[in-house]
Amino acid sequence: MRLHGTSSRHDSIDRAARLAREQYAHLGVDVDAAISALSRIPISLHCWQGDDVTGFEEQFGPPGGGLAVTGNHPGRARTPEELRADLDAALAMIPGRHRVNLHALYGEFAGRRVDRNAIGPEHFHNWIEWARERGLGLDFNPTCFAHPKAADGFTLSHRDAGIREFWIEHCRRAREIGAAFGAALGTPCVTNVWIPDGFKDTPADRAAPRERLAAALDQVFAKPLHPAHNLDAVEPKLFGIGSESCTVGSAEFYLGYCISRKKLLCLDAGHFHPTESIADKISSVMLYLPEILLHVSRGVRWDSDHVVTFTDDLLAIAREIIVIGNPSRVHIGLDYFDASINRIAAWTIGTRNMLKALLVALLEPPAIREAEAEGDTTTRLVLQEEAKGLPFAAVWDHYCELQGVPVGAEWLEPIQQYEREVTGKRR
Ligand code: RNT
Ligand code: ZN
Repeated sequence: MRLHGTSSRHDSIDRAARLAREQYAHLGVDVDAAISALSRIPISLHCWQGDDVTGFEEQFGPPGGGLAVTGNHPGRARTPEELRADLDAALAMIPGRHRVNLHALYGEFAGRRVDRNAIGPEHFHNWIEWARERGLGLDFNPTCFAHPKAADGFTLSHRDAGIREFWIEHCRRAREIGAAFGAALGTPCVTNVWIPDGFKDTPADRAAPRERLAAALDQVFAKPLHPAHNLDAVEPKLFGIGSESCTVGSAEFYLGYCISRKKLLCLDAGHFHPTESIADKISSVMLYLPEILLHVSRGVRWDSDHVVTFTDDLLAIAREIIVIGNPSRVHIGLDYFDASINRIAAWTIGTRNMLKALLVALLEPPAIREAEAEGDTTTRLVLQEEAKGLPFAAVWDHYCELQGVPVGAEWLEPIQQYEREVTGKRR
């Protein structure tokens, strides 16, 4: 594409990046170090954005468990092949090397009814091969919802020992699948346990289900797995649809569990009071936990799982990941499901925003922290405000070019073409 007749798109990106590099250098920021650091941070793309959390089991209905997907944009992936092709289409628009996060219900069961307590790595063989060919890591989640044995909203903390045992077995198997991913791909799989368990109305006994949950989790995690293959995470939640009054796996429950059992805590941006930000929690929990998992999401008034946009919240989360000094301690996953827009665009928007926010954090002028260290909070505020106007977008465009992915909104056209030719034809 020609701009102003003389300079090509590439030349103008290059020029803008050069000016940005000078401007940042003047502030003591090394742009090349920032983009090289960014290229080493993987984001785990949640496969469930591609098919509205439906999965490939033969038997069960909509997700349930308080999860609600809204929208009717055409083109949902209906088969593993379609979902992988759609993920390929998104990944081609995202700079860097990333990961894909699967749920147990995305196994390939060849038309057979394989219940959750019978799944194994063999049902994920095609996913492993697909990931291996592309150099992707895989992460995993047991699916403790969308199942008759979760119909009353309780799983691992159920008052019925038989139902608890069913979900314990499912979660044990999920860890084994995670370990198989990690061993096959040479990068540890983070296997994250989220359960919907909670009370619609005021419980008479909050302690007993929590005691049952702790005991069930101890059984799930009883077998040690090599941390090079599998890392266990657990995900608290404040409330869900149908569990408004009390969730068994609350923030305090899991924080205590993680510290005492050495597990990864998963902080989902939508799982707290609407005015709370997970950004502020990162430095606190990481005093006590070597590694954590994030589910980066965007709540709109509630845990609505909207596409991640370039908000102050997101920038604050990204900043905390970078400020701790070793971003590999934070496993970054996305978690949202929007069925009202092109699903591949939804992945691309959210992932590119996460990366762009990390870039902004990596480009932060050191003088901001220096001012604070000197107790000069006026200067800190001035510099924080000035930093908002620095030319990070020029660096981002340059990074996209370096990584061989479209610049700016240019990624939309190929995805629209894919929609015309592929997803839009699905019925
Ligand atoms: C639910 C949790 C959980 C799910 C996914 C599908 O509130 O956020 O992480 O969104 O496991
Ligand atoms: Zn989540």
